[in-house]
Amino acid sequence: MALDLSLYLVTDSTPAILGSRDIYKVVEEACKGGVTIVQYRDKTSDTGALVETATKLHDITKRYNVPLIINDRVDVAIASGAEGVHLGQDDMSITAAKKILSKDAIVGISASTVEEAVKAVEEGADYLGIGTLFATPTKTNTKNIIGTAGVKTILDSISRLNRTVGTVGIGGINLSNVQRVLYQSAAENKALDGVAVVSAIMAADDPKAVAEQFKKTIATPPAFVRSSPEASAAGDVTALAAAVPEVVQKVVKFHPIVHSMINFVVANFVANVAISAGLSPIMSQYGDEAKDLAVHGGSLVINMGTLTSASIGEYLKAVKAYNTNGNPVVLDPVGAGATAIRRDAVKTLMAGGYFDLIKGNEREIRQVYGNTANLTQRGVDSGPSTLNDVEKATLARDLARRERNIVLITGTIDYLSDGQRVIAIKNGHELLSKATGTGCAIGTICGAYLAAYRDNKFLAVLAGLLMYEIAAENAAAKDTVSGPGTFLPAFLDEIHSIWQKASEGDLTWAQGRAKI
Ligand code: 3NM
Ligand code: MG
Repeated sequence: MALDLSLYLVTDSTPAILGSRDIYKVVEEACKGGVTIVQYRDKTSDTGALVETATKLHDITKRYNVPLIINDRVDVAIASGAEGVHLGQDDMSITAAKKILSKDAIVGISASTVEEAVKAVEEGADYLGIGTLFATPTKTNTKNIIGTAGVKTILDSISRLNRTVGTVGIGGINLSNVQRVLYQSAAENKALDGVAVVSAIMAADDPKAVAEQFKKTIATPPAFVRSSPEASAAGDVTALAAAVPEVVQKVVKFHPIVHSMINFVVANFVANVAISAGLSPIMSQYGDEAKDLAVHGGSLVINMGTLTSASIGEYLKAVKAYNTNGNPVVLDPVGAGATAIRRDAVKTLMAGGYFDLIKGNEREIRQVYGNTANLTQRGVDSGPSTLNDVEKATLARDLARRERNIVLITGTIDYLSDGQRVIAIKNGHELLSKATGTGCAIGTICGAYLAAYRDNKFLAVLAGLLMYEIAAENAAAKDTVSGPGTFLPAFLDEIHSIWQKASEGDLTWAQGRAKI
């Protein structure tokens, strides 16, 4: 029978996780709930006790037709009649283990780098435990926290090898992130076969119910995919530009709520932009409020411009609420590279949720991607360019491909990508860079457009951006405008004027205006 790795339970006997529960009972309940494979992992017991526990666990797993794997110890696997072993990088080699074990024994191994994974596959591993995905209290001595991006890179490399191998992700996986893990870690030609969990099931009050929920959750794509099917890469730029006015009209009709966890410097201006554009803004920093707000079909914008020690926890609560509902979330990593705290914050946010759109200037997006050689960021302003046009376009595409989302790099030329295609947008006006908040408002506008126009995320962001930048061009062209001070009110007027036209069904405002 083929190895079913879809829900892989790894046991833990420590007081912090197992507590006063009975390991046999927990494993039996988990089997009833549908785990497909069990690993007995016990780093402290003596050999005699290991064999005794493993033998008893095997009596249970056999009854459910679930293979039992023993962590580290080939001798314990043989003595207990278990179906296989799971080796760490410091344990006996795969080749050595295979010499001792019966020929149909399952041999799995942990891998956290491409080199380890490729080597293991070449040595004939049956499956790889790939991690550590997310920092987890269950195992604090992990070598590498690799995130979904790291898993994807490993899957991509082993998909090129001429050998089939099973794969499970491990580390910090739970019911609320499992769908995103499976979705975002998938490489072009290889996705994870399953997930391995310890605490999510071993520490659960009702392991059977949790295992059942895992089975259901794993079988369903995440809500952010269900509510917004990925549009095909088809559609040339002329067709996209032509579709913009209708998208704007739809958004105006929908009057979406946009919940911005935005920095205090620009909150007032951004709220005014949103109102002028016919949106319904709410500026709330309180993560627990998101649950109630997320049900209205609006979007969330995380703008970390005035980060505090309390912000991250609030952001994560809000992101979770919106992700669960499948409502769009935008990340604006303001000043992402400016301080160690912001660099960490970006990592924590990326590990903690799905962002339908990541929007930032070139340096911020480089920081998010991890392309940080010679990257400096002094403050939150964008600074001179560090990349040429092709490099910027490539960066947008690579990040969008890695995260399976939309990426917008703003600047004199904006680069928008969905991981397949990249378009460069030359609209806008220099005066936009002379006042604060004009960049942040793009996050809020595009968030609202994503909420109101779900057919095509790429087009939604393009429409929001073009509406905004054409309004800026209109404002700058007025004879009353002589600098940033006179520009800002005129800009709000022009955004409002486009709103008015769109709500009256006038689609001509954008004709011939897109510079893409
Ligand atoms: N191995 P939880 S992480 C046992 O990265 C183990 O190889 C890891 O526990 C690895 O599901 C891990 O409770 C612990 O986060 C995973
Ligand atoms: Mg080990």
